[in-house]
Amino acid sequence: MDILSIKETDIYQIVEGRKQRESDDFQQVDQRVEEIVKRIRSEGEKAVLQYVKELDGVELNSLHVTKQEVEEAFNSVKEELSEILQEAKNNIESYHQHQKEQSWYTNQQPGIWLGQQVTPIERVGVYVPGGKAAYPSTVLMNVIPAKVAGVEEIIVTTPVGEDRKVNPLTIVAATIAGADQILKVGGAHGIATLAYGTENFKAVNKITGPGNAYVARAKKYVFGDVGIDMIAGPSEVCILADENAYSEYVAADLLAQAEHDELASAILVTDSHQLATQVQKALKEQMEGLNRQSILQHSILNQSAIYVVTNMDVGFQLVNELAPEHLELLVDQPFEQLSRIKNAGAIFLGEYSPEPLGDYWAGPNHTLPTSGTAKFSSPLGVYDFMKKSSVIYYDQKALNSVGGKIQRFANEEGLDGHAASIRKRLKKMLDIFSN
Ligand code: HSO
Ligand code: ZN
Repeated sequence: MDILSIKETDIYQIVEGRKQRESDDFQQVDQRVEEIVKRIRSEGEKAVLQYVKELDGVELNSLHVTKQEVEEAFNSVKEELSEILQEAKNNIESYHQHQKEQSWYTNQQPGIWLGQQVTPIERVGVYVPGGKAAYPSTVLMNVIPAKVAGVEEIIVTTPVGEDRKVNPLTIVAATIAGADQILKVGGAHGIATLAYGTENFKAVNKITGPGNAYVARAKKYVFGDVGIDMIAGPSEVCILADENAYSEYVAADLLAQAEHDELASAILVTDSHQLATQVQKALKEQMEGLNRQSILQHSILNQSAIYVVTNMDVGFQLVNELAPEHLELLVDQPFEQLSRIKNAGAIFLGEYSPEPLGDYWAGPNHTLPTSGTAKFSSPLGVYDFMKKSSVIYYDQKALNSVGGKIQRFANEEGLDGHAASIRKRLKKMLDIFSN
């Protein structure tokens, strides 16, 4: 991995350069997605079953995972592992409890109540990829916040394998997290099923969860008819480290993120030349011992970098401009430096808080804003599964005192019906008072 020296005036170019990394052409995918979604929307379950047959090579009678299949899944997974999932679930749940927002009401003037009622979204669909990217941790990270929000029905959907089964770990994680139903439909057809429903399945209101290009484009396509979470880009880690950081840890954490995907990126920002060269060496050594060689080669060589900054001020500026998904702050007194971080999905403080701790265990969500979107968005949370309604109450006297001004306002907009709605009430009051 290259070591590049960076001064303040280089930041703009670095960040722009990174934004223009590999991006796919989605034209063909979009065409296919549109065809699949439209057909499922008009033909329902028959079309879904046909797509499962055509694209997954399986003839299903029902889209649903049965109770018996759930039992089989639990039997096939080692108890030790389901206990670990259960413990992670407890941590994730208790963290997310803090995010629950309350409804509020205020009565600042006599006769006037204003407020905001918070209600959970009723039905949520969680997409879980199949194959190698079927991460039970991601199932927990999507289902649990929905559950904490009070979503009535959470439906997980995931591709069916050639053996007509779905990944047992997905079933176990979904059940532990509290999902109500599991469907055996992956890909764009899975997203269309969630978004528009069938004769036997009621459509959801929002879809979350990661997936391949077909899933991501299908989510974009159905957005508007249902809500969606973010469309996640390749995963990233940025480590901001001073001269005291331990190069072995830094290298290990860069590799841990790089192994996700060929397009994943791992960046070290440091003011120490010595650390930079030590990390470069450690990366080479550690990489040899890892399994996902071809992914690592690609992401470490093409997507990653070591930036040596003139001082830590420039380091903080660069990090804030990159707005990384994950930031590790490996500096002395990290708590004192924390408020200098303006943009990052998740911030890991000190050398004993490596990023995988957050992926699996600590409790915060691992679904985070990528590709610089941490400048304006937040981790997936309970708030993504809740919505708000404004609440307005005026009594007779309160309306009377402002009715004239509202009529004036409405007339100015040329909306005499609006003015009349107010006037009728004022007139009624006049009638009452004059009697
Ligand atoms: N680091 C990934 C999440 C993950 N890691 C799942 C392991 N399993 C994106 O935040
Ligand atoms: Zn990870």
